[in-house]
Amino acid sequence: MPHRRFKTSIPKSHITTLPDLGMDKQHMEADFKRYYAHRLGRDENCLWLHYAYEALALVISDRLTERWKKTYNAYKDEHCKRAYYLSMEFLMGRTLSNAMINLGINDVIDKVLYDVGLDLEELVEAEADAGLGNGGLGRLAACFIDSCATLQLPVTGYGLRYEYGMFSQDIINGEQVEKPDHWLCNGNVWEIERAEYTQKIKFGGHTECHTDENGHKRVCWVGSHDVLAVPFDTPIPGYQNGTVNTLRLWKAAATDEFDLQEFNEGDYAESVAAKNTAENITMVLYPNDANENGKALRLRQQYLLASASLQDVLQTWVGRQNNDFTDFAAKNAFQLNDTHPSIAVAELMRLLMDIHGLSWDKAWSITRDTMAYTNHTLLPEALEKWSVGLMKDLLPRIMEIIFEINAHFLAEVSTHWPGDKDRLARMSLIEEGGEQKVRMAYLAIVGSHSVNGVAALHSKLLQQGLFHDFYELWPAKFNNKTNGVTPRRWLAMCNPELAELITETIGDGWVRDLSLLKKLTPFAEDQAFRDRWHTVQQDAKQRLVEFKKQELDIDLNVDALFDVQVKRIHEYKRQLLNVLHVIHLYDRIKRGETKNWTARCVLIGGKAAPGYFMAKRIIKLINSVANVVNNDPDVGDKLKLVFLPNYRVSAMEKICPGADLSEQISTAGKEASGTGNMKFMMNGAITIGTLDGANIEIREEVGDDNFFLFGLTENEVEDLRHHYDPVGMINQDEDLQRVMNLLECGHFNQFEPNIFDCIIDSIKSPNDPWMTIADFRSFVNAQKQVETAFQNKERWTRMSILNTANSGKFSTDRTITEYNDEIWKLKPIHVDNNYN
Ligand code: F68
Repeated sequence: MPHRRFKTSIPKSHITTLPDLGMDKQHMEADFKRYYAHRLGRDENCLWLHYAYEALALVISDRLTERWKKTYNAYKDEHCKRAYYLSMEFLMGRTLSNAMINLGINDVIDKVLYDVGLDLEELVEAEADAGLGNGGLGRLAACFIDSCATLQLPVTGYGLRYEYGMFSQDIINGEQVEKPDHWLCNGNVWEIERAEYTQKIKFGGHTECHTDENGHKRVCWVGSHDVLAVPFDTPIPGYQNGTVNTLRLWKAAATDEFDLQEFNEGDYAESVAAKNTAENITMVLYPNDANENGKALRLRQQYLLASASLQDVLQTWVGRQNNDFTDFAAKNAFQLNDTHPSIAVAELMRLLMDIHGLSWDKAWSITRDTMAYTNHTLLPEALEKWSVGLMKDLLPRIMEIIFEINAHFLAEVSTHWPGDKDRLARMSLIEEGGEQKVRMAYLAIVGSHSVNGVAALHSKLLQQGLFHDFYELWPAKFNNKTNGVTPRRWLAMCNPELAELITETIGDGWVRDLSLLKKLTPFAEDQAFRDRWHTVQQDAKQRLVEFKKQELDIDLNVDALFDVQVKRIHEYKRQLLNVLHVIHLYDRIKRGETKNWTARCVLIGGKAAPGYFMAKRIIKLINSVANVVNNDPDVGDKLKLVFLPNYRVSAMEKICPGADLSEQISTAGKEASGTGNMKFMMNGAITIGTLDGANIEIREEVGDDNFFLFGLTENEVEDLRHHYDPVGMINQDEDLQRVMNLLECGHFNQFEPNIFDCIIDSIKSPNDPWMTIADFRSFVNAQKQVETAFQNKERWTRMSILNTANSGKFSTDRTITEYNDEIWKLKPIHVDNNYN
């Protein structure tokens, strides 16, 4: 390793007596110029915006770092309990504006940039999104760590530093084309490499048993090919409170221990090239959001995350407490973001027993008391199962431990239900019949003291369905934690005009305590306030119009209803239902049925997993229908359909302030929670939605008058499955017949016959799991109510205000407070926040 220790280190007094960096214009401007000219070596001739962005980011990064150090020391001095959020995904998006808001330096930076003749908007756009996640699960992790810092909770995020994040999406000939996202190509100012905390990760090899000096059985994992995990830390500032927490992302690297035999036998090149295998581990994010395909590389990623993070925590522990683990569970909590890091259960057992010499029982009670598991989906295809064979090859010691956990567990099941063989087979961590597989969700449940879903309905369905056997065994383990989103990014930052109007009206306390938005309620009845609200929203729509004009050269009518569905493309999310409705509107226009028409722009965006054929075909359909609708002179401004390419965090920041209508139309029982629904609500969009996920709670908060409900309930969906007859339904509904006829006659794909047959067949099948046809009529009726409401500007604005006013529950500050009160039990640590 290149890192040698100092014989003597720099005396602490020299470091801690550094004066605080100035937060005033003068200091920041001087720093900005120094960075631009000296560190980056640029001058007035450089036209590349990136360097101005980088200079500004460095100015801000310095200020974050000094607070970071103070937070670190405060936690250390308190020797407080800590939590670790283990996640394969942190969908952070951009950092610059968020850092400015959380440091409270927006105004002063504006002045600095004005002086040097730069436009903040342009600099912001120069930053690449950190797209280290697929969708909701990854973005939730990012919102969570923002809230932890704002609540001053000592929580560290642990994840992977993918060299390539979520692919960037091009649309060519109406089809998705994936381009690699080399987000680090211009460097990353926000991270700090901390090679001194590198950890070694084992893969392959075999295990050997021996007896130690105390006569205890010890297992050694030998002959492994080791890989290094190098941490890169990113500061996570709380909202104007001096706290800066850490997101630690691991990058895989080769050890310098080359295969000596190969080396000496002359295969120098081969042996040096083996480096690649190691470094490939964190090369790319898997772009599947609801499907597990059992690839060895993915298992390596998961193990690297789990092992590196746990070793990191244990190293700190041992550095302070030596090998005394008595208080370990009282001082540490691990939250598993879905099953992706759940191999941590077995890894913690291994580290405690094989490295630190604890007994099985002691190690097991520590593991259970520290681990907690969050489930994010009920879809069976998303539940991870790893082949036992693969695990034996790659992680032989881990597989042994899982077998042993299973033996102990099944003994407990037998005691509870003697002789119930079916139940034993159902609950076993190992799926038999065909290739043996490890059921990772079961490992996570057995190894945790808490199991939660992410919205009330979802948690209920976990208990009644997917995890019912486990719920019967351990009812007290199960709980709900309804998701949220951070109001800093998703209101204060992305919609500054609305934020300002709110602050002017009710004060600025809402940024920390979103329940205060309730104070807006009486203003919904105030005509003057409504006018201002409406103006702010029209301005946001106008900016979206201009942005799309620039990007796609399309003209949107700012007075039309902006009807938005942005999320991953998946059959269960039913972008198809949305398209059927658009075709229905088009059909009405063509038939001249346009009395009292409400102009509408339907905006749909999202990425499809590269291997998900149907999802990609749905994108093609959206673009094909758009092509016909948008170019038909009969249609004009009455209707537009636009596919928004490359949907990502920074795109949502522009989209959600400009939305009127939020489409949350999944088949009931399928969307665990949804979080886009919350972002739209906060920004004053009104939801059209099914009784699914957190929609149910959104409707409860805002009231049924301010929510457009449609569709079958989860129970009705399950009942209908037994006798679902979509063709019969089509025959009973003239509008739907015409829609299907337009699709079937190739109206939208004249030059590519039959390309939509697969879509038509799927929705007409009695086995269609998503039951799109079943909800068509009720969706169209709800959309008619939307139109009536939208035509009444006063009514719509009132509804919009009430949506924002009642969105307080959906702050991740509330969600995290619940995780903390019920699971982690951390004490907030106040950090000195006196800077000038
Ligand atoms: C990613 C990879 C794999 C293998 C499986 C699932 C995912 C994933 O991204 N899942 C996901 O995003 N789930 C969503 O989590 C959100 C946060 O809890 C929920 O709001 C969404 O309903 C849920 O679909």
